[in-house]
Amino acid sequence: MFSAATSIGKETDLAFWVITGISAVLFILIIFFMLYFVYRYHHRRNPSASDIEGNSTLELSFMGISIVLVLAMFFWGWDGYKTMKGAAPAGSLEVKVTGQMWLWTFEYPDGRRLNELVLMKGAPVKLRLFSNDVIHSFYVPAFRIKQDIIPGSEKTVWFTPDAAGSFDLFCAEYCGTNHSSMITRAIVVEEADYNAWLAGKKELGAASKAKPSSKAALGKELYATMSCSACHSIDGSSGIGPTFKGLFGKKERVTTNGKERVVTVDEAYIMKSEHEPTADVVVGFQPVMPPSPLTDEEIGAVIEFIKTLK
Ligand SMILES: [Cu+2]
Repeated sequence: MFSAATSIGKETDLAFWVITGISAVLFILIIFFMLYFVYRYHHRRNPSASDIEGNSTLELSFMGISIVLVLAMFFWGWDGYKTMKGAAPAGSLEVKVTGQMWLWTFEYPDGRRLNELVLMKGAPVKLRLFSNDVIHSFYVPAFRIKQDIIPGSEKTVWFTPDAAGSFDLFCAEYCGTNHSSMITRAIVVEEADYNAWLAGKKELGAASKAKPSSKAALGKELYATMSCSACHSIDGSSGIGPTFKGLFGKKERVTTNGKERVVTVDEAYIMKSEHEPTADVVVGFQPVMPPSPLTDEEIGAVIEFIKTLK
């Protein structure tokens, strides 16, 4: 908590401590003089009040000291800000980050997509941030990095993680019912581990669990990690979306292009609902589901999982 896990974070910390330090000294001085004057000018010690005339030396030095203090706070803030908002070093790892209700997706240059951010210690990284729906905010307190993400525009941040470990990564902008579940981890590892991970020789983070034994097991894992659970229960209770329990094979009343009709929930229907969630909306629910970031193969696994929920 007290030491930042990025180089930029160290500059943020420095600015924070400079400002806190100046404030602390001023606080002590002000309280000291306040108590002293209460004592010194108590009516018993100072029965008749007298006017105080101006004192140019005192006034000018007050102004001078204040200007120096305020400029010092500005300087350390600006110095860190300049680095933070400057261009990322050439050759930085670029990761595309997508926020959507209520899930983070990280896409690497080689095409892999994860729900946790895996980074190499000491290697600068540039994040390109996008939102699929509403305003989210990418926040990793240990990195001292927080950036709002606005739908329809690209935001970028860069930093160099310089401590290995696992750090909380969450959304810091209230974005709907399950905003609080929009939480994951940034995992920083040593270069050797990172390269082994890139080469597929080592599993990191959530993927470090044993490979799912079946398609249904993979589907179950995706259900949990891809935040399907935020809206779709598996115990029959109603949520933001229909429950998955007993869903497969069920006849469902849906609204298609403003007209109600009855469909049977089968592979094709679920596949279509993942790609175009607002095409056939089950009667009684709002068309709020974003298109799924899953591949067809992964959706297939989720369908296998739904089939097991009798
Ligand atoms: Cu959010």
